[in-house]
Formats: sequence, structure tokens, C-alpha cells
Amino acid sequence: NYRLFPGTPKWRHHTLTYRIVKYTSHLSRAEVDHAVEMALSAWSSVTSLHFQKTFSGEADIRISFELGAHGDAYPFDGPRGTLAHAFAPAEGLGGDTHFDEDESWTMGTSGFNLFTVAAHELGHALGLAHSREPSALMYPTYKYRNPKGFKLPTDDVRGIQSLY
Ligand code: TQI
Ligand code: CA
Ligand code: ZN
Ligand code: ZN
Repeated sequence: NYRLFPGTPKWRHHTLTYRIVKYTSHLSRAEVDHAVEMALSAWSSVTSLHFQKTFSGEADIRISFELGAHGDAYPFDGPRGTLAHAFAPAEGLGGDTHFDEDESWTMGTSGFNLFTVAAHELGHALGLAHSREPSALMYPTYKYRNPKGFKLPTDDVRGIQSLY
């Protein structure tokens, strides 16, 4: 029940670089690093993908927390509404993942859990669209996921393994 994007955009290399360009004021840097690492490993653990962190220059996946209008065609809208978005695999903006700095990002069950939303967005950044399967991570409804012991639902595994 997973879906891919029209034209099936995907990364042509399997070692992808990522860079956290702008952090949030709601969490420590270490917490953001940890949530992102856990989210990436959910996807790399079931594919041949590897993620390499970079600290300057270009990166396939540029991650940032942004407020309101931030230079792409999709301005953020303050608390609630849109939480984050990510661009399908491509050069340039492709793979980039933006989080709305106006949300209350947390490491727990209150507000919006950063790991949960990051794992979903990175699915988009790798080429998955929304699933029709309600238990899937790529189903378009927020549901808290505990990063401790998290296992990617079968539908998402099938989806990502169809690409990588
Ligand atoms: N942002 C939407 C999302 O990521 C933006 C979006 C809609 C989108 N269609 C897309 C992004 C297709 C890439 C490709 O789904 S959101 C969830 C939910 C959002 C929603 O802020 O609405 C999560 C962000 F619904 F699944 F909970 C993260 Cl986890
Ligand atoms: Ca918002
Ligand atoms: Zn954006
Ligand atoms: Zn989505």
C-alpha cells in the first residue's frame, strides 16, 4: 500500500550525505542529532543506504528548522497545520527536509515528537509518497513512535526496498 512519487525519483548513489544546517531552540543540539540519527537508521537498517554526516558545504539532505516564509514555495504556518516538509530525491532542493520552528518539538510524547516526524519526512526525502496503509509510518496521520526499539512497519520496508 506504499506509494512512490510520479516518475519514481530516487537517489542514484547509496552513500548519502546529510547536514543539519539550522537547529531548533526547543531542543538541545545533541537531542536533534540523536533524533535525526535514529530516524536515518530506521531506513538504512533495511536497505543498502548509508548516511554520512557533514558539517559544511553541500549535502544531499540538508536539514533545517525554519520560521514562516523561508525561501522555498512552501512557507510555514505557525503552530499546528504543517509541521514539516521534505523534497523528493533530486539535485538542489531535492532531499532537503525542513521543520517548522513554530512547533513544540519534543523528545517525548507531548507536542510533536521530532524522531517521529523526522522518520516520516526522511521517507519522503528518500522517495516514498504517502501510504494507504494506516499502520505505515508514511500514512499521513501523526502518531507518536517511540524511537527506542522502533521497527519500520512492513509496508514502509516494502516501499523503501522497492527503491534501494
Ligand atoms: N507535512 C506534509 C507531510 O510531510 C507535507 C506533504 C504533503 C508532503 N504531501 C507531501 C511532503 C508529499 C512530501 C511529499 O506529509 S505535514 C505528518 C503526518 C506532516 C504530516 O506537516 O502535514 C508527519 C509532517 F501526517 F504523517 F503525521 C509529518 Cl509525520
Ligand atoms: Ca506549522
Ligand atoms: Zn521549506
Ligand atoms: Zn508526509
